[in-house]
Amino acid sequence: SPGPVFGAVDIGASGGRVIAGWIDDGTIHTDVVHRFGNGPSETADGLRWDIRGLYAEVITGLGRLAECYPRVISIGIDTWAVDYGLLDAAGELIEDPHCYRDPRTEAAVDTVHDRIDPAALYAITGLQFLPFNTIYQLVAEQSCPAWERAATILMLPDLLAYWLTGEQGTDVTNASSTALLDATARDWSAELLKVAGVDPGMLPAVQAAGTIRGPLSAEVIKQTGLPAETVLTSVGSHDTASAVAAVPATEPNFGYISSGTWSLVGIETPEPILTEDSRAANFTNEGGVDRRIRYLRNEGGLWLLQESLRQWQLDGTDHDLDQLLAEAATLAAGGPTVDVGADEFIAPGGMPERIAAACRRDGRPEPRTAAEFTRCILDSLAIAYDATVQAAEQLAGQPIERVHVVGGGSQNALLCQLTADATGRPVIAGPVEATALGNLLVQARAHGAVAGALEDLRPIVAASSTLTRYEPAAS
Ligand code: LFR
Repeated sequence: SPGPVFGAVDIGASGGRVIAGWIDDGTIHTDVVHRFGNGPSETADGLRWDIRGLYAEVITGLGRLAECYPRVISIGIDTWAVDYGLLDAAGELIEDPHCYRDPRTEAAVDTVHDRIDPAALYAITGLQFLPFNTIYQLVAEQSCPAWERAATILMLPDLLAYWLTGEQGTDVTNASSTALLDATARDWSAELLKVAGVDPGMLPAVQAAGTIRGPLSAEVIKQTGLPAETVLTSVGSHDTASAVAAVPATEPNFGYISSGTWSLVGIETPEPILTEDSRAANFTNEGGVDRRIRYLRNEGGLWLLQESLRQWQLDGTDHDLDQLLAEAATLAAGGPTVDVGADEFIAPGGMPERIAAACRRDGRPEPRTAAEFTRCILDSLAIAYDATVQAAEQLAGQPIERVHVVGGGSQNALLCQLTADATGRPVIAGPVEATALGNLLVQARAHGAVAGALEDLRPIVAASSTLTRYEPAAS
């Protein structure tokens, strides 16, 4: 029977899961005890997350965890970045959090850039410009009534953690996605809080991943049946940080792609790279576990395919993904491509038409069949991955000899092969649940079940996963 068991709560934009994990004989074992769907809802007042619904799923999942594993000692939470909840002075959530895909930040981007030059902003945060970075969302928020009552800002994993423990805190990985964090000092920037019109008292203290946030509340213990001593351990609460911590690299000189709704493509560096060249290339310096920097570029992701599938379903022409991928694999290389990272693909709705329109505008042949759209999206992702791998190598002066693909995209054989071909480098695919594994390993280390630096933890992931290697086609 296993020793101490850890629980990972991992919630992505399209679904969440609660996963049990334990260390046995140098490997990490996992068991998914609960899965649930997620997605933003279109409300009269913008695109929002049903965070109370997600919390209810977390409680259900923790109940199953307790039922199956009596020896749970800690849980950890990660979600996507940039989004937050506003609490009033009594600690109550004022309204459902906005989804970053809500286009409400357009004017706020100009307001922020009038207050601080984008070059000066980058020199402090090192954050890639994305129109939904928290700083722009908060400035947009200031013209809404909720803001007048807002006393506290909690990033989404921290909001869930607050409900579970009553403790308020945050960790550097998620805080680094806000554009309010000083990438060098790894703490809130007083200057940027002023720019954003945020009182410093509204934000919790920044902790390192691996810090014990606090015990679960008596009410949560009663609801879930978890042992009374169970604590919440802060992990790389930005999902991408947990995924990068669990890249199964056993040698240096690797690049990674955390491939899911988004594609996060880059490398790990010891210090941020805040040069003007880096800003021009729109690379980000996000905080990693153990003071590492996730030097990467956020490229569009499988969102384009997810949204296309959703649209076809709405149109009454359902497609089976496996069949589409098989058909797409038979199509010739060199078809039309789009810029998957373009702002025009951020919002939901009508995705195939938007892709066709981009091809038309750029003078490329329009995809017609669902398989052609699928191939166009995957080819577009592969060329974006290649461009970003090359740019990362140059900007950081660090060679990339192989590329690890983790997350949902690692199961897409066509995407992995196209990526190997486009980058001219071997691709090592897997594990699909890297994010949960990174979450679990940071907890396991905080509680003494494993020891060492990320270089010691990553081989545990490699030894515990089935990885698939794709060689680049000879060109
Ligand atoms: C991936 C991710 C990315 C972030 C995007 C929005 O799930 O966390 O890292 O840029 O979602 O938060």
